[in-house]
Amino acid sequence: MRRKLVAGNWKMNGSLQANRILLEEVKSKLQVNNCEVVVCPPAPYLQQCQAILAGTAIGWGAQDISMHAAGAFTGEVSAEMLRDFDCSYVIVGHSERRSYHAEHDEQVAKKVVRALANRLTPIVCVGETLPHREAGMTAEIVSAQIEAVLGQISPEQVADIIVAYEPVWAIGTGKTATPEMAQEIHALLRRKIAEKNAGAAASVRILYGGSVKPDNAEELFFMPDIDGGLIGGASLKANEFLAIIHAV
Ligand code: G2H
Repeated sequence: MRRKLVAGNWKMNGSLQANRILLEEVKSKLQVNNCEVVVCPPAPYLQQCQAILAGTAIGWGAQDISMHAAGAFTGEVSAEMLRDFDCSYVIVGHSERRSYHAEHDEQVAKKVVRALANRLTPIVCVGETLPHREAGMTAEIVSAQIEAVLGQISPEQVADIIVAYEPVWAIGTGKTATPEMAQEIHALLRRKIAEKNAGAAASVRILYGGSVKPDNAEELFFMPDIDGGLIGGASLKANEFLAIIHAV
């Protein structure tokens, strides 16, 4: 009942020329299946994505959003600005934002609220570090991260979020959680969502992220609570991104 979603997180990569080549190839070779496809470029390229992808089956979104509406916040991009470029999605609380920019749960929750108020679907990232996992704290950490967001939104709004479980130790490292390890945390996240809105829990999509590649996508997506992926490195190569989409 949940439509799978594969979202590319380009991180700080791309150029006008490289993006065009990548998007044109993805567009032309995308086979229709029951998978929703989204790309999240760096903010300066949102207009280019809008121009190339408008009217196609591929959506686009941003990698971050300000928790403020407008004003003296140098370097930040507001929800309203993202709407100007017809973004549908925004990644919030990615571990690289949490670790390199000291974003904490409270800020992440405010960004989610701001996104929802502006008809942007937040892709809320949660995940534990390697020391947390080795200390047996994974459930505690991801529960606290998702509860911080759930505590700031209404039960009705729960249906409007997407969650991405991204174990930090698996990001860009080539290490992937086994499908069983990921499934265990996805099921936990769904139980947490159910505590806030039991009905919505069945429909909220929970993506897996962290070194998803063409050769591991199918087994991950096969798990009952894994509803697709947030793809970093492999989303920059058209053939790999397409293979992951077509693994759904
Ligand atoms: C995790 C993921 C995308 P990668 O950050 O969000 O990146 O697939 O390169 O591990």
